[in-house]
Formats: sequence, C-alpha cells, structure tokens
Amino acid sequence: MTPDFPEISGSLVEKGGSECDSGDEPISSRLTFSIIDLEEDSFNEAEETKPRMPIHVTNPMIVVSNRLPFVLTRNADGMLERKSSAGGLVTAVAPVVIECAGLWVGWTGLTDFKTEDSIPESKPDDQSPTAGLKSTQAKPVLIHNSETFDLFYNGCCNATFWPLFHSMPDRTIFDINTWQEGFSIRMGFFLHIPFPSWDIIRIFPWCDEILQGMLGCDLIGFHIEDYCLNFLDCCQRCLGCRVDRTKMLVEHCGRTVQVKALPIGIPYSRFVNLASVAPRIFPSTEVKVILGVDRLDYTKGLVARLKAFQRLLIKYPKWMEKVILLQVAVPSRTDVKEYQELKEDLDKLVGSINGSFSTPAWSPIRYIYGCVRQDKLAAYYRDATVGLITPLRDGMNLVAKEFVACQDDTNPGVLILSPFAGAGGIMQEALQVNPYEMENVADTLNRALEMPLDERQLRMFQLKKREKRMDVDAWVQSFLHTMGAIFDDKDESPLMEQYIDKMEVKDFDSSLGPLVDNCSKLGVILDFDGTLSFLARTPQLAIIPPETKRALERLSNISDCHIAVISGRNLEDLQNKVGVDGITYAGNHGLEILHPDGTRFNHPMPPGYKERLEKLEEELKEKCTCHGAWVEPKGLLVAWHYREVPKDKKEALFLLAASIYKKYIDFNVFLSRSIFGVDWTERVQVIYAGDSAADEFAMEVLKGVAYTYKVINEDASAITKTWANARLQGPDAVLTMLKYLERKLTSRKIKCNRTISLLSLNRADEVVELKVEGENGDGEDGYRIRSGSISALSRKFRPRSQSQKYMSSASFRQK
Ligand code: GDG
Repeated sequence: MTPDFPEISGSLVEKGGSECDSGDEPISSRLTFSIIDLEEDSFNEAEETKPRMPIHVTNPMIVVSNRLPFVLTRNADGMLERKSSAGGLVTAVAPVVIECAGLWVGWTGLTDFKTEDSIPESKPDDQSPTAGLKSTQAKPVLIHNSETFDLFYNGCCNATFWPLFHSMPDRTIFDINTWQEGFSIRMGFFLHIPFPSWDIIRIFPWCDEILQGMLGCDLIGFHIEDYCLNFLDCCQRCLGCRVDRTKMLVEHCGRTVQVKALPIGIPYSRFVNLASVAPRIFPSTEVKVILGVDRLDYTKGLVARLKAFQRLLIKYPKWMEKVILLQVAVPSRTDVKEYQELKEDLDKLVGSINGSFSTPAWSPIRYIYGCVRQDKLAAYYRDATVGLITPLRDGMNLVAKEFVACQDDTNPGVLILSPFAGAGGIMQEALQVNPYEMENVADTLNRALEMPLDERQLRMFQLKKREKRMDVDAWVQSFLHTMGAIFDDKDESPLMEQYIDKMEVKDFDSSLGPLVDNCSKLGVILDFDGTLSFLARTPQLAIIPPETKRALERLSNISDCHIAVISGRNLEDLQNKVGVDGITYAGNHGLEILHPDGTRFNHPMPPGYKERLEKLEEELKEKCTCHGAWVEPKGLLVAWHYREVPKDKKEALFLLAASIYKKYIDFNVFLSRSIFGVDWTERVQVIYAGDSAADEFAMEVLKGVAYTYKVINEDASAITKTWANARLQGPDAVLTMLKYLERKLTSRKIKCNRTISLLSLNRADEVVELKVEGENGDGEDGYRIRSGSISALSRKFRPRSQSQKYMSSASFRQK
C-alpha cells in the first residue's frame, strides 16, 4: 500500500509520550494479547468470570495522536529504525489497534521524513507493545518544520494544556502564537488526561474555543465522572449551553453531544502472562521492595514521594536495611527545561537520601532513569511488597492497574494510591494517601509493609477482579458501543443516539425565577430577525410566528412587564413585521424609537455621518458583494448581508467588510444611558435576547446588569463567543421563554423591594456616561462571524447603538 500522507492541520489533545528504548534483552516466549480472545484467563476460581464478547467493529479503529506509538530514527547507514515509546496511550491502545487491524495516525518524530520513505517493520526481537503494528497500520503525518511542531506540541500541548488540565495554573503559559498554531478539533474524542474544574479552565483565554471545538464531536469520553461533570459545568458556565447532568448531555448549535465516563483499563491478561513467566528480579526476600514506576513528570509527585520515603526511614528506623525504594523514572519530554530541572532535582534528592542513610551493605533508593522492558517491569510489579503510586494529579494511572494484574495470589503486595489519580476513586481497596501529606504517606508505608497476608489477599482479590473485568477490551468495547460503531450479539441494531430533552417552560425556573420574583418591573428586549422570527433568505420573507405574536400580546397586557423589540430594520418595517400594540419599537438599532404612547425619538446624527455612510455603501458594494453577499442601504444605516457566503469564504470576506466599516465609522462616541423610573427605588430587571453581532455588543455592555440570551440559529455552527448568560436554541426556545415569563408574572406577588439589584443609583434622574474604549485603539479582535449581517452600527457605532437599546428600555418608565 502506498500511503498518502496527510499534512498536519490540527490534532487532538493528547498527553505526551516518553522516550523508551525497545528493550535490553530478548525473551524467548512471545506473548500476544487479543481483544477477541474467547478463552478465559486462568484466574482464581472463586472470581466472577467475565464472558469475553467478540468485538464487531463496523469501522476500523483509527487513532490520531501527536506521534505514532513509536518514533523513527536514522541509523549510521541512514536506514530508518523504530524506537518504541512508553506511556499510557501506547500501552493501552496499541494492542487494540494491532488486533483490530486499525490505523494509527501521527508524526514520525523526524522532520526529514519524506513521502517516498517507508515505515520499517518491527525487528523480530521487539517485545514492545507496538511490535505487532505493521508498517501499513502507521500513517505518518509529515511535519517538516520543527518550529511548527515546537509551537504546537511543546508550546500549546506541554506548556499550556498539560499543566492547566492537571490544575496547576502556576505552571501554565498562555501564548497566542502557540494557541493559534492549530486547534480546530472536530472528531470523536477521548481525553486521557484530567479535565479540570470551571474555575481552572476559565483561566485559559480561549477556553470557549476549545470547548466548542470539543463539542464538534458526537461523544466526548473522559476517564471518570468527575471530569465529565467538570466538562458539563464548563459548557454551561463558559458557553451558556444547556446541559443535562443526569444523562450527561450538552446542547450545542442544535445538536446533542454525549459526555461519558469511560475508565480506561489495561491489557490485563498480557500482564498476568508476563508476570507468570518472568524470572525473579530480586534475589533476596529479606529486603522488602517499595516500587514506583512513572514517566518523569511533575504531575507524578516524585519529589514528594522520595521525601515521604525519607520520612519513613526517620520515623520507623526498624526498616533500615530491610526495605528499598525502587523507582523507575522513564525519561519524558527531555527537551523541555522544566523536565530537565525536575530530573536534576531528583538526582540531587536521591543522592542526598542515599548519602544520609546508606550502609556498606545497603542503600535505600535504587533509581533507574530509563525505560525497562515490559516483561521485566511485570517482574518488578510481581515481586514488590508495595506499589507506591502517588501522583499529584493523574487522568487515570495505568501503573496501579498493571501492579495489581501482576500480583501473585499466594503472596500479594499492597497498593498505595493517591486519590488525585482517576484510578484512586475506582480502586477503593488500595490504601489511599494524600501525596502532599508526607507524614501520612510514611505511616501508610509502614502499615503496608506490616500488613498481614489475609488482609493483603482480601484487598488484592477485589482489585484484581475489577481490573480483569474493566480491562482495555472492555474500554474499547464500551467506547465503540456508545458511539454506535459496534453492536454485540444481543443488540438488534447499533446504539440509538441520545437527544437532550426539548426545552420546556419549567426549565427557565432556575435561571429566571429568582429574577422575576425579585423585581417590581420586568423589561424584555427582543431582537426580531432570528430571535422572534426564524431567519429567512431575504429580510422581506421573515414573519413572526402567530404563537409568538400572541404571547407578546398577552405579555404587553401585564402591567409590570414592558416589551421592546429592537432591530436593524427601519421603524415602520419593524412595526409592520411584529404588529403588536402596547410595546416599544426600536428601529435602526435604536436610532429611532416609538413608545407605546405614540411618542417618537430620533437620535441626532453626528456631523458628516450621512456622507460617510454613502462612501461606506459604495465601497462595500465594490468590494464585498461577491459569493452571495449583498449590501442594503437602510437610511440611517448600511447593512451588509453575508449569510449566503460559503463557509470557507466567510471569514475573509467578513474581515474585509469589517475593516471597511471601521474606515468610515470611526468617530468617538460616549454611551449615555438614562435609567428607568423617576422613583429610583423601583428597579427594572432587563432580559435581553438576540442572535446577531449587534446584539452581542449590547450584551457585552449589559453584562452584569441584565440577563441576556444568545439565540443560536442553524447557521451558527461556527465557534461563537458570546457575552450572554445563556444560549437559546432558535426562536422556538425564545417563545418558550416568553411563555415562562407570562406564567411567572401572572402568578407572582409583586415585591417592590428588589434584592437582586441591577444598578443602584443615587439620583432618580441620574444619567450614566460610559466611555467606550478608544475607537482607534481597541483593535478589531472582537470581530467574529456570528450572524448573517452586520450594519454600520455593529461595531464603531456600537456605543450609540447600545445606548439606543438602553434608551428603548428607558422608555419603559414612560409607559
Ligand atoms: C496518560 C495519562 C492515563 C512506565 N515506565 C515504563 C513503562 N511504563 C508504562 C507503564 C504504563 C505507562 O507507561 C504509564 O501510564 P500512566 O497511566 O501511569 O501515565 P501517562 O503516561 O501519564 O498516561 C494517564 C493514561 O494516559 C492512559 O489513559 O492513565 O493519567 O497521564 O503503561 O507500564 N513501560 C515500559 N518500561 C518502563 O520503564 N515498558
């Protein structure tokens, strides 16, 4: 097969691998792990046996990761050679890809790898987990520019996501250059590392983009439920998405995205088999071995672990010459300074502890900085008295599981595990320690070293049983099954997709209920196109749904509710389209306002505005009326419509149009807001809903003083940054919200003493002047494609437009 080589264009978040040589000595018996193995492993007869179902993969499994599961190097003759990698992803997933004849896509590790180069097959003595991966199963991604890779992998992945997702913001670097190097994630997704809580993720300046990128997938898998709930929380709080925490669903752009805890397992029987044949490593049984195995990474808590071991020797001197700590630290990310420094710290600490405690016949720490072959590793696991696994933060931690799989039932060891690893919450029979609390670790080590055989057996029996049942086969099966990609013999058909329940009136109770309860007047400001009416191909075709019109009519009759409809349309057009009496109409984005009592307000135009508008219209027509975009003069405004522009052309054209708007509408303005009511003790709660770029500017100003909704229409599939409190899925959901307000307002007892205050003013007639950032200095970063049209008021006239939107709410007091 001649592979066609994909160019790098983006990737998914993946933990880094470690550098590991393919082994130091060959073993004769070759063991193969099979995911369709129907035979039972030999296991304690009392154990629950798990029927191993064959996996019918309807689509081949394709893994896309930063690198291939091995890296390539050139030998002295220039021939390519494989060098295996160690790490959770490789150990867990490579055997599955091999067995299901899948494909692994990733970088080779070489910038000079060419299209005509071939991936070499593994050597006959290769015992690494990737030995059986044929060259045709590895699809190289070409990266010729090491700087690109450096920005993306060392920059974005290792300097930003790795520490941030492990809740270590002090180590996190935010760099726009590394971020822009390429994150546009649109694929099925499993995150191998933790997903942090909302208060951590929101530190990341582009968190809304990464969340929405992830939401491009149908299924998002995490190791444990805590990470799922963190993710749901972030979607709700950062993006304003509707979520269902019970069914673990997120609504995004009219789609339902499923979130699921899928705890990864290990190739259990492979480790059982390795441990059953590997020769004994430690000749003496006199000295007990405490074992640590980790990639050399600050998240793994190695420094604290060594110090806790030192504490054991000080506090319990009876273990002098009776115990050793064997720590395997696999080199990882060796080109990153922080990892180099960590290695130096560890080297010093090991030297210092050994220097302080060693005797002629014994030194307390055996420190292996390197990669041990897997069969040897299995022997280490089997022969150790204690497995000491104390990460400060870890997605799952496979070492804990491998340790368990390798234990001898007749004389098992004890697992000590940190609760900050995903495995910590699952492997409950392990002794739990807080890695930050050295005294506690030392005491627990003492307890583990002294633990009687029956307790060790009891704990290990349960631990083994679970790991056997929840092995990597089960993980893959569960992932694919949830995706609907496989079905087992009992299933009639692949799994049905899950949908989030349609929004109901009662769903607004938690967000709007307290606001309505605590205000004396309610102001509801609604955009027209795309908010009250469904988007139409041309503005003339838009109509208000009859049910929405009736809801507005009923609301307009409730004395303490004031409705305003605002639009870029001119006043008369807007009034005709809505056709409801007793409400305020704000046309031309609020430049013209018609109050329910018939009084009219026209905003004075700044000098030269008309001439600029003409020039703007001319240039827009000349440069921006291609690919279905068109210009509409609207008297006081010029609107540019771009909804029909194909996706790939949209952004460039939008930016061009935005720059033309900026050229002509560049005067400084101040935002004047006159606030509701002569009697200042009466407060008005404003609810605002809109879908367009102009609405977004209003929502930015209203942040904190009104409850705002971003209305998402079917064309809003692009990543949307919003200032709104929450999202509503189209005009249907807006109608449901209006029905809620009607129900709530008609049943409430009016309270004049508002506890949730929007604004506290000292004088009834106070006018608040907000200076808007310098028109020339605030840049155009805020421009994003959000809606189908922008107008002269969208940005540069933003303050005035917002002012007018406020003015429209100001009119409520006059009603
Ligand atoms: C990420 C997440 C998550 C270690 N030393 C040697 C060696 N290893 C193998 C172990 C184990 C793997 O590396 C380490 O897996 P972990 O799960 O402990 O950690 P990460 O590499 O950080 O993995 C983690 C995992 O992805 C899976 O989703 O659990 O939370 O960070 O398999 O055996 N293998 C060999 N020699 C060594 O010296 N052969």
